[in-house]
Amino acid sequence: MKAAHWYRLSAAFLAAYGFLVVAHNETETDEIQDETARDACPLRLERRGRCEGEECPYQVSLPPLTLQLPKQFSRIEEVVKEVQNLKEIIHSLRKSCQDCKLQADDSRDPGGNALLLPSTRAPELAGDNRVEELESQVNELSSELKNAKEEINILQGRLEKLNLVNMNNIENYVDSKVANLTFVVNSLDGKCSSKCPNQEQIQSRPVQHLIYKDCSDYYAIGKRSSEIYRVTPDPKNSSFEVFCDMETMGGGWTVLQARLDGSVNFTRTWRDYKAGFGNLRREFWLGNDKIHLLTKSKEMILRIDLEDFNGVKLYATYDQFYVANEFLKYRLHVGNYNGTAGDALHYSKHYNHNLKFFTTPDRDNDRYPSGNCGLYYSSGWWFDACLSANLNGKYYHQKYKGVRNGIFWGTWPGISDAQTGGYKSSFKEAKMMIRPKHFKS
Ligand SMILES: *[C@@H]1O[C@H](CO)[C@@H](O)[C@H](O)[C@H]1NC(C)=O
Ligand SMILES: *[C@@H]1O[C@H](CO)[C@@H](O)[C@H](O)[C@H]1NC(C)=O
Ligand SMILES: *[C@@H]1O[C@H](CO)[C@@H](O)[C@H](O)[C@H]1NC(C)=O
Ligand SMILES: *[C@@H]1O[C@H](CO)[C@@H](O)[C@H](O)[C@H]1NC(C)=O
Ligand SMILES: *[C@@H]1O[C@H](CO)[C@@H](O)[C@H](O)[C@H]1NC(C)=O
Ligand SMILES: [Ca+2]
Repeated sequence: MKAAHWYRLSAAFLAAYGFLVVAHNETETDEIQDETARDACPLRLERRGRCEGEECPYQVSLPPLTLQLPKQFSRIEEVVKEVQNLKEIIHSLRKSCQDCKLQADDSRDPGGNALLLPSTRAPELAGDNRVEELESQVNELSSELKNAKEEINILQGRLEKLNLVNMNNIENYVDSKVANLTFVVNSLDGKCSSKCPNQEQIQSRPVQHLIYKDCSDYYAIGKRSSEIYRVTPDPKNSSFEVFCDMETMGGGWTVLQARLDGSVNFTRTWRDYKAGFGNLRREFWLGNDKIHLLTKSKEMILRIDLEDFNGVKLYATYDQFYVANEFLKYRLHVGNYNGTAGDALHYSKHYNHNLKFFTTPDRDNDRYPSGNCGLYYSSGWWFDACLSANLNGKYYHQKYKGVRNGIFWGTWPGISDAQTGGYKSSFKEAKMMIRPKHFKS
């Protein structure tokens, strides 16, 4: 038996199982407390306890969480028990074998192999019934042992197959479920705002300020100048400043990233990309935590605007855009391209930035096994192995030679054509911004 494998597998199973039990337990408790409001809406956001001003604690009740694990999991326990039983049988068989071997040795010629072949037994013992009985018992036992051995072999084969359900698969599975849940929560959030009594109570209180979750909420109250505004995408979390583009394509855009003159260095650490850096009015990266909160609070679309040094301006939009939290390494979810610049985030099967983790020069989460794409291309980005787009590359003021570590969009017209002298083209301006999918201007 491969005991080590067993322990690993069981530990993985228990860890996953424990996680699910805890999560379920919590939702269950919430449900019991809030039984009355339960029918109104499966998801609620409400204030708890008495409080004043902005410090009020909030509580979100989610619908019960049930994750399906592959059905082989239930069989692990079964198999463990079977193996345990077999072990015990073998142990007792072996013990009784040894016992009768001793007895047999006592009553026959030394060296005789009659144990397994009764027909060859010594003639002088022919009349001894006791020995005959013993012999037939031993033979039975030995054939049982053989069968047991075969069964063990079969079980071992099954075990090895189960080992293939390894931790990676579980992780991927949980990952994708969490991402999926976020979408569900987002859509429920939208539905709740009209139905939930608690939400209405909150909004009817005179002290309650309207929450501006992103730039589209400022647009909705009539703000039309592109400026810095303060947003609170998650009422339980901090608010922060963003730059709002109120002019491009109907306005209401929250800008995530801007490049225009090379004044800010984008070769930065994980911590910098997490918190954000640069100058909101010039060049900056808003920050992965903030991008996560913004894309979590509403279903967002992404718009990318690019301009090259010949004055060509093209754009790309993605109807789906979500960035996971730090625990999930800010994994990118992007889809439904439209536009003129080409779908460089999903260039081909082998160059696809969708569902990739964020990588920085000091944190390798990419799919390139023998190095760090972020280090090689001087950027923090959702690298594959490595890239067909990289808007956080170095800012070059003109064509450049060497490693293609500049701002890059792989579907740009003519960008991969051979240039005289091996020069690579660069971009003058790049901008990434988001707006709620259901925005009305
Ligand atoms: C589940 O909740 C019950 C009652 O609320 C509690 O006694 C138990 O310890 C909880 N179990 C876990 C795993 O949190
Ligand atoms: C989430 O999971 C449900 C059920 O498995 C599926 O129907 C739905 O398409 C998934 N949504 C996303 C966004 O993956
Ligand atoms: C940008 O920062 C990196 C890392 O600190 C540094 O190696 C590089 O020289 C900087 N680039 C410029 C143009 O200052
Ligand atoms: C606020 O958001 C950040 C980024 O997602 C997260 O790490 C942090 O735990 C959140 N804080 C609260 C109080 O929810
Ligand atoms: C892409 O955008 C154009 C212009 O807004 C629109 O006419 C077209 O239907 C869109 N295509 C898709 C596939 O969404
Ligand atoms: Ca790597």
